[in-house]
Amino acid sequence: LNDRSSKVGVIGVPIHMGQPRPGTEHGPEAMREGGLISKLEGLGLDVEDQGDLFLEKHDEDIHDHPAKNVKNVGSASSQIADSVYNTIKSGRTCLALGGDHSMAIGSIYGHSLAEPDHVVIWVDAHADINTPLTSSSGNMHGMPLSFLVKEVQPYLPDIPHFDNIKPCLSAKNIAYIGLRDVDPGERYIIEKLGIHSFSMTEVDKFGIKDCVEKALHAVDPEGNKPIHLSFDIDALDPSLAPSTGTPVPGGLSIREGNYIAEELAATGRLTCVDLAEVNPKLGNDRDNETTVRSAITIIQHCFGNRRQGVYPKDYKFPIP
Ligand code: EXY
Ligand code: MN
Ligand code: MN
Ligand code: MN
Repeated sequence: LNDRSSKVGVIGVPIHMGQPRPGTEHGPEAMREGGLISKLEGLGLDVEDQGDLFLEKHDEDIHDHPAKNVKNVGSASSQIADSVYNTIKSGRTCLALGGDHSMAIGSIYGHSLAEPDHVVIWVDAHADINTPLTSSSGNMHGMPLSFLVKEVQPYLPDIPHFDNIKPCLSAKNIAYIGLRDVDPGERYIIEKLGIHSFSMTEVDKFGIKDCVEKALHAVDPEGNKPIHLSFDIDALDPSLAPSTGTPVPGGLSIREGNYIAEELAATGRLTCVDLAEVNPKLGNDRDNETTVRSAITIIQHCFGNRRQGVYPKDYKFPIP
């Protein structure tokens, strides 16, 4: 663990207006109640929990836009970007707890202000790169990357309330892992822009080791760029993460999820982690416990836990 990755700044991002199912605003508190902070401190990390952002509430003033809740999501994105930027500039690795995946608009933009050449590993059942014109739902949690990727901008309609968010990613600096529910417009964009994509087909065909290796090499061939991991809990199989809004069968195992996290942590360049789409209002208590446990396990492996076992830097082996 280099110095940055031994210091974590945790930001709760209680956003739900990127999708229609209430409850993702309770994701951060559910992960805290699951013991997340003490588990991270147990890894010997210096953890600063900044609490939940207070996301301003607005009356939506645009009602004919193909994207829903643009004013609230736009306003939240600016707040998230500021908070992520400040956390990273303070020398901490940022852990942003969602909240629906529209959170990534602000977290990736804020990260890019602090580290302009960072790359993105997007772990998700979905590509989340619909433009407002290709989206069939209008839900903004399915659009975050289209707001951020420079090469997609010519295909976007005007989007009010997003003046503070600038496209900050090149298509070549993004790699997907876990895709299995991709819309036609998204597939077209992925192919047209040559975005690196390791769907569940590639995971099955090559195995997770090759997919992670190829994804990292594709986005960061010299192995020297800061990494943004945007992890949507629905990348995992629904048996592991039932309390989420858009579950898709045939997902990553917890072993594969942990492996991705361990390998990104091992680079020492993991600078910002989103954990999105935990919705504790969707499942029963057992579902919620399962989902929160999976989320916390993934996060622990992003921040230094390893299945082979670990001990803190200052560990003193007891001798008589
Ligand atoms: N592609 C579909 C849409 O755009 O509405 C479903 C998106 C689900 C998004 C979740 C966060 O990953
Ligand atoms: Mn502390
Ligand atoms: Mn998803
Ligand atoms: Mn997503």
